[in-house]
Amino acid sequence: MKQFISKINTRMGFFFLLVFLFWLKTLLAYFADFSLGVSGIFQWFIMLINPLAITFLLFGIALYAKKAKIFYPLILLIDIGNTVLLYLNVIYYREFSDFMTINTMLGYSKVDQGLSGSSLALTEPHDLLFWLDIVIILVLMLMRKIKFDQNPLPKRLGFQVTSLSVLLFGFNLMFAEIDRPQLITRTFDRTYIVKYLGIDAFTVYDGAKTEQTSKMRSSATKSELKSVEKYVHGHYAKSNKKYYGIAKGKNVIVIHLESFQQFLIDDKVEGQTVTPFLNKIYHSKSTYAFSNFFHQVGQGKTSDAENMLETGTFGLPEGSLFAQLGTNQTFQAAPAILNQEQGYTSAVFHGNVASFWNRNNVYKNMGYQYFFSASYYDTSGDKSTGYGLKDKLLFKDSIKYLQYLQQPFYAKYITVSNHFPFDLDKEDSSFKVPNTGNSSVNNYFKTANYLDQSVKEFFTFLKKSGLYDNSVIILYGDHYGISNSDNKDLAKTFSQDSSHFKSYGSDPVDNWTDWDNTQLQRVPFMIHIPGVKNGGIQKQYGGEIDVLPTLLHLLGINSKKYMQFGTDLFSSQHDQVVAFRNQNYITPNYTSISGTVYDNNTGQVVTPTGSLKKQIAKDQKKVNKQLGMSDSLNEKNLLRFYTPKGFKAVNSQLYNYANGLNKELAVQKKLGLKSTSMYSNNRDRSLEDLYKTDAPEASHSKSKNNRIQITNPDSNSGN
Ligand code: GP9
Ligand code: MN
Repeated sequence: MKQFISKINTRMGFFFLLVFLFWLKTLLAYFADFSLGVSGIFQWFIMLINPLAITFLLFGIALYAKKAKIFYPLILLIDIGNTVLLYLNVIYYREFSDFMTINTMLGYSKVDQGLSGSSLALTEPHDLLFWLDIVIILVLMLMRKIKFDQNPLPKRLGFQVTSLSVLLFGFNLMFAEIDRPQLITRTFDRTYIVKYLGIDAFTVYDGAKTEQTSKMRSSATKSELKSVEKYVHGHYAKSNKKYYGIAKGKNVIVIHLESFQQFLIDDKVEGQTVTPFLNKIYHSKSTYAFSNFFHQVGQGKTSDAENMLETGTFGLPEGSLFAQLGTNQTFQAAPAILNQEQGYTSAVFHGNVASFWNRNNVYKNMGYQYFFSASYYDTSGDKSTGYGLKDKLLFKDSIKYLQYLQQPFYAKYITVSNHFPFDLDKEDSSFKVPNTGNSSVNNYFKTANYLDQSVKEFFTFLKKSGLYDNSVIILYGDHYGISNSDNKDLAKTFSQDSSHFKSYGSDPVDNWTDWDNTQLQRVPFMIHIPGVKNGGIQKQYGGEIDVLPTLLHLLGINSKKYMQFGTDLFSSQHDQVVAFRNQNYITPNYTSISGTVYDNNTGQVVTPTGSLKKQIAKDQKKVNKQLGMSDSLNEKNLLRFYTPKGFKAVNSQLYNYANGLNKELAVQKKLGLKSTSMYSNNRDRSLEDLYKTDAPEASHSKSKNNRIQITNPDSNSGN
C-alpha cells in the first residue's frame, strides 16, 4: 500500500491512476448503461481497449506541463471534462437509446429534443461511481495524502505518450475495420462507432462531420437553389397519358428486396429455380417489370436506395446521407407528398433496430407517421439474423399493425434475410446451393430463395384479405448482393443456365471484365397493379432515381414542382442515361467505366471517334451535372429555401415512433364508422389468423438471447 501511495505521488503514477480509473468508469457505462450489442471474443477485446487510446492522448496533454501547479489542475480538468461527456451520454442514452451528437449538445438538432428536466430523473444509484474517484482524489489532495510532485517530467515523455496513443488508436481502428469493414465510411449506426472506437472518438468524428456540414450549409445561397431549380425543370419528363393516374387512390405497398440482383430472376442452379414466385410476378400481365433497371447506390447502400425512392435525389458522393445529414435535413419525400396530395397514411415495417442508418430521425423528417422497427416484434432466439427479424416473420408479425392503418396507405417493407454474408439457419431452407468455392456466393441463392418464399406468403395474405385488389405493389432490389470481387465465382454458376447468361459469353469466368460487373448491377423493379392487363417487360434503361416521378404520375400526382433528379420511366421524354454514384454510367448502347467505353452489343471496349466521341462526352457531362446538382441540393440542404406550391414543410417534432399500435387504435376509434382500416372493413375483426407461414420459428416461444440488440430511441415514451 505504501508503495502504491508513493507511486501515485509521482506525476506518472498519478497520470496512470487517472487513466486507469477513467477506463474503469467507461467500462461501467458500457456494461451497465449502453447496449452495444457486443458478440464474440474479438469484439469484446476491441470494446475493452477502445477507451484507452484517446484517454492516454487527452490525459497525456497534461504531461507537457512543466510546473506541478499546471499539471495537476490540468489533468483533473481533462478528467472531469471527459467524465462529464461520458456521463451526459449515459443519461442521454437512458432517454433516447442513442449517443449525443454535437448538434444535440448545441441544441441545433431538429429531431432530438436534447436532455430535458425529466432526464435527470433518469439517474441511477451506480451513477455515483462515475464521480466517486474524482471526489476521493480531491479529498486526498486536500488532506495532502496525494501531494504535488514538483519534479518536472522529461520533455520527450509527453510526446512519447502522445505517439503511443496515436499508435494505439491506429491499432484500434485496424481491429475495428477487420471486424466491421467500412465502419467509418459507412457509418450506419452510432452504436457501432462507440462499440468499436469509444465515446470520445465518436464525439470527435461527429464533430468533424458536423463542422464539414455546417461549413457547406452556412455558405449556401438562394442563387445555388436557382441553378438546381433550372436544372430540375429542364430535365423534367412529361408524364405519359396512358399511365397517368391508373393507380390513383390505391394503397402503395413497397417491398424492398434486400441485396436482390436482377440475374436471379428466371435463374436456375443445381436444377432448381431460385425465385419461382418473383419470376411469376415478373412475367405477370399485371406487372410492369423493368429488365434494364440499375441500382445507383453509393456507400450508403440501403439508405441510398431508400433516399432515391423516397426523395428522387441521389445519396452522397461519400458515406450515407441518412447517417451524416439525415437528422437535420429538409426532405420533400413520398410520405409527405402522398399525405398532403391525397391523404395517404404512411408506415415502415423493418426488423432491425430503429437507429440503423439513422432511420428513426430521417423518417420523421420525411413525414412517415409510423415506423414499426425491431422493438415491435419478438426478434429473440432464432427469429432473427444479424440484421434483424427474418423476412417470413416480418411479414407475418406486421399484420397486427398493418390492419389498423387507415387507407389509402403508403407502406414500405424492408426485408433483411438476403443480406451478406447470406447466413440462414438450417431449419429455414433445404435449397441445394451450388459449389463455387465461395460460401457467400453459394448461400446467396439460398437466402434469395427464402426471400422469394416469404414474399409469396405475403401475397397469399394480400389476396385472402382483399387488400391485393386495391393496392399497387412495388418490388425492387436495393443494390448488389455479390460484390465485384466475387463475381468471377458467381460466373462459375452461369454454365448451369447458359441461355440465361448468354450475354456474358461462352467462357465468362476467364474473360470477366468491368463491363460484365456493370451488367450485373441490374436490380428488379416491378410495379404490380392487380387488374391491369397491359403489363409486361419494359426495356427502357433506368434506375432507382427514376422511381419517385414514375410512381407519383401513376398515382395521378404531377411531380413537376418537386426537386427530383430522375424522370418518369413511362414518359416518352424519359432520360435513359443511367448515372452510377461514382460517375460511371450506362445507356442502351454504351457502358462507360472510368472513361473506358464498352459497346453493349458486344461487351467489347470501343475507342470513340467523331460523333460517338461527342455523344460519349455529352453523356458524361450530363451524368456529372445530374449528380452534381443533386449533391449541391443535399449537401447544402437547399430545400430549406424551397417550398413546392401547396406543400407544407414537414414538422418532425410531430412524429414519435413509440406506441404505434395505440396511436393507430386511437385514430381508428376517433374516425368510428369513417375508419378505412382493414380491421374496420372486416367488421372489427382481426385478420392476423388469415396469415399462413411455414416459418418454423413462428411456433418458437420467446427466448432470452437475441441476435440483435433491441433499442427504440422513442421507447422511453413507451412501446
Ligand atoms: C439494415 C438493413 C441493411 O437495417 O437495411 O442495410 P445495408 O447493409 O444493406 O445497407
Ligand atoms: Mn441493402
